Amino acid sequence: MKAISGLYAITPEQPDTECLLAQVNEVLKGGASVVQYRSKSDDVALLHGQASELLALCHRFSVPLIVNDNLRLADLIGADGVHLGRKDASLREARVVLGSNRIVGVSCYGDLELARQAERNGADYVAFGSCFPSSTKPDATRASLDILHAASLALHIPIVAIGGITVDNVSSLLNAGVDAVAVISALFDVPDRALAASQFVQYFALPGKPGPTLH
Ligand code: TZP
Ligand code: MG
Repeated sequence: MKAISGLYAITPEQPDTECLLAQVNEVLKGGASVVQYRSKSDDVALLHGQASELLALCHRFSVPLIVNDNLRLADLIGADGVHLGRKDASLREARVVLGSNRIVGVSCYGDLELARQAERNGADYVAFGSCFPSSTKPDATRASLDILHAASLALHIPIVAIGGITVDNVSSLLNAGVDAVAVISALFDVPDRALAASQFVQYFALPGKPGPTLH
């Protein structure tokens, strides 16, 4: 369950838990292979409830659920992993709390040295971005396609691209050598989420051959 590849769906901010579950169910039906629960809410009961229900939903699809930022929440609900940014717990702490079998991913922004360090310290994957302008996180540091390509040559762990990714630009990321694409708005902010997910997934169907006939 540890390898990360394909469509990595990240949840949008959604205080209505039923609505959140229905939306995630759609992207899972469309073929997302990882889900990250990302919420900036400080309502502890809401976070716990949403994360626990998402975990059960993801497991019905045999898909791992990773909790963003919050190591304590990941541990509390028995999530499959945690995703850490520069303001979160350290990789070392996450390993102590979650052990060696759970997934620990690390944000590296546009910094290849940070990624090398994360790999050395036992990260299961690294994320680079924002790759394109993102309306979800407009002030995010940018990561170029060249950095992604250099990372794909330098690292042995999976590389996740994030930020402004759509079905129209995903092939450039695959050509740069990424293993997975992490998407919020182009997946959730659309009329047909299952269709959007399946369109992303098609790009991963033939390794090394990003769907030339699509779009
Ligand atoms: N980190 C860098 S960009 C971003 C995050 C969390 C937001 C990605 O969202 P979208 O809507 O897919 O651009
Ligand atoms: Mg973060």
